[in-house]
Amino acid sequence: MTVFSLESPHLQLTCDSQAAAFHLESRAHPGAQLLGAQMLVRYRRQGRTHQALQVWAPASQGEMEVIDSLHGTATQRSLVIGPDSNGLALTLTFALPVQMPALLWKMRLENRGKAPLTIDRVTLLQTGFISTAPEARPAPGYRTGRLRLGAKTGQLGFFSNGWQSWAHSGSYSMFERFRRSRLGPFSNPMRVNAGTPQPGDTGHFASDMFAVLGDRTYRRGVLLGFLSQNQHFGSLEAYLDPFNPGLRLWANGDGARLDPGASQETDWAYLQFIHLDEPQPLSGYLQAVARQVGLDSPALRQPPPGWCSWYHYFQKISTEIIETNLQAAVDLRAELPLELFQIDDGFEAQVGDWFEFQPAFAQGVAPLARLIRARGFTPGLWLAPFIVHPDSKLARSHPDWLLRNRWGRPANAGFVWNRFTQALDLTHPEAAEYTRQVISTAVEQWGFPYLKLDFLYAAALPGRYQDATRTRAQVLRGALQDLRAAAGAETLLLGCGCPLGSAIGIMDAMRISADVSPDWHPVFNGQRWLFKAEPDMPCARNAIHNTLTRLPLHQQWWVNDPDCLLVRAESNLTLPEVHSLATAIALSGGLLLVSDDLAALSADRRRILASMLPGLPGAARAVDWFDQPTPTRLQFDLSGAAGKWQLLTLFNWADQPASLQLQPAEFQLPPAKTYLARNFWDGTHYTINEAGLVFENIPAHGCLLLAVRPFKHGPLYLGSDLHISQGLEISRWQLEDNGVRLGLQRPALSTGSLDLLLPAEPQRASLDGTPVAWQAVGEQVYRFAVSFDQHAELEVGW
Ligand code: 9PG
Repeated sequence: MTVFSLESPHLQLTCDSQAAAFHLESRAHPGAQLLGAQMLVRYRRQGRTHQALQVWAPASQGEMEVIDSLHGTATQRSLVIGPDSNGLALTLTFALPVQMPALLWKMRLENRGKAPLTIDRVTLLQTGFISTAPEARPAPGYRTGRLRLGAKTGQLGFFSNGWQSWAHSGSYSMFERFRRSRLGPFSNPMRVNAGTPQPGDTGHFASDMFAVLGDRTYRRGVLLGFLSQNQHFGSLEAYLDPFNPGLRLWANGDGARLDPGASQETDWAYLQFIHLDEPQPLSGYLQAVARQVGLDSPALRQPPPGWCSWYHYFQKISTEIIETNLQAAVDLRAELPLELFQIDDGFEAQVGDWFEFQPAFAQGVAPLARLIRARGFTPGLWLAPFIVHPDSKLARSHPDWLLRNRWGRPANAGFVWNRFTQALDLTHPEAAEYTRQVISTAVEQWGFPYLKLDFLYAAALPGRYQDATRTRAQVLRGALQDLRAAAGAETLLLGCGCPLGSAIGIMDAMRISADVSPDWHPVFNGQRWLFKAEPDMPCARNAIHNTLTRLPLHQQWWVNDPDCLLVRAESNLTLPEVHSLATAIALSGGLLLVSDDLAALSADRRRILASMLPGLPGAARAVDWFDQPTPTRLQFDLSGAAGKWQLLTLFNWADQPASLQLQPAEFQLPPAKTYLARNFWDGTHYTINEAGLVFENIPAHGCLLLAVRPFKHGPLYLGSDLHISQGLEISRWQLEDNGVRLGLQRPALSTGSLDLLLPAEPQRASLDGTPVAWQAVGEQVYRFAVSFDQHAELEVGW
């Protein structure tokens, strides 16, 4: 017996009470369908585990309504099932928005019985799973469901999103294994959502909040996730069996107690069939999430470029080190216009004891904030309000504020600062009040309008919360809202080590990667090979990886923080590795903070940083986001006074030099027979025809950053070494008889050269009236040397 169906221009939904399942059919993607998707609730009553929703009875359906939702007009219908013998009544609500090609659905749980229930897992979608996990075994007589992405099936892939900032995110093929840490209790409490499995078998993957299961051959996929993480952390699991892929989406109940008379509702679940090669395949979902949490994207504030103490000094900072770097920033300002000056970890007496300072900060940090401001910079400060060092006074004086595990011991917040750390229980009113005081003191008394708030996952560890009715997601969301309220609306907040979904609409900026470090691969206490495969330990490789896999989040949920740029020659990074780091950071469009000893940087290393100012307007897209473990191909479409052009990046992630092939057809370029390309990092020019071009001998971990323009007869601007965009430095382009006049714009003193394709050999060239030198660097390509402060006009005649 069919209970009901709902339709939109994009999808058709049928709820089938007999099968206790729903069916979904795509109208835009022929053959894309989901048949027999199940829902399940696993809960406990007086210690015994029960499963609800194996049958949809007794059921009563509501009327179909046309509603005005946050996502526009939608048709919506509900189904009330139960109560079952334990008094659990469930309301399933389905909505199909007219303008959005997605299904939205959620579940409300109400305890109409006499005994409290504890909710373990609310599965909103399960299809194809026949594994032996208890929640996966279909009850006898029930189908396992079937997912199809199109008429034919090729090689499947999966895009996994990590729980928090540092957690590995990226695509897998069906022949790979999920990348997980081997460090167990040292690392997992930090990076892994306690409710998300870490599968070890081939083709078996997990994800947090959202994921894409797709077909790499036929380029279709299904995007599945939640529109918010306000009520529960959402987890996903997939099994890439091409005959019947398994896919599961659930809300983690965390064993939160549902008292008699109380109810709980999941965040909205979201399902959309997508084309993998759309320019922005995730944007419909990402924007729906922003609407759902009330984020007004034009309100996004981009923190200015600046300096951070961590990746050169780590915890060994002092008042003097901060002052010395500040003075260097002042001295270099004419060429390096940094604006933000951020003090990281190392000033506090102990993590947890935020009102006491290290001897090297005898006067605290307020005088530094004043000094930074007096020098014309914005002062920033690092704080980690939810995590507690076991040696802190706080841990000793307020043991009742600490989150406890089931044995009554402080819950493990991961191995940091060479100790197993602990965490506050933010359902304890005094602990919550303490975190608010830390924030308001830093903003109001010490004078920091910019805070980097770190280790925020520590508010959402599994444990015995004082308020046992709240889920971990509710605790974290509430704690983050508290921090925002204490900081005030004006304060810029950068989240770090933060479960992503909980922070949308609260944080201005968000770290989306593991920490960078002065090493390409992870190192710990001099040990390399043991840690080489660790997916999210600090190192340049891991920072770059997530910077590239989380490009689409930028300016949809917040300003992405790809972590700091390190340009110093004294690190263990090769110059090609520094170029790759700079390229990834610049093309992310996100935060730009340098973390070196500023006074010690050589002029050529400073140039790398200077060329990245100002930041690019938005993020590049990774063309092979669904096809490579780490994306290798980026595209950034740009336009300005010098016309329209594309920045294309090719990375060599191999540990040896390699040849890289560029084929115009891989990218969405304006059609042309021939393209001209200039590599930013060495100024080499290339001509690329339809068949493509092979670039020989790209160094290990290095890249090409090409400005690509369709060939035409000159004059044509080809790029420069002044700005990484190779074109935004041009403010005016005026053709004259046998000549061209260019306006140059930079935020600072600039010296370098720019390249023009000209119809004839130049006869004269001058910068603001003073003759400049040129040389031929290719067929009809001439390089002009320029040096100016912020603005200049270059006049070239032939
Ligand atoms: C300060 C640092 C910096 C950095 C943050 C965060 O042990 N761990 O696995 C671990 C991971 C990240 C981490 C520190 C330790 O770095 O991301 O930018 O602020 O804290 O302590």
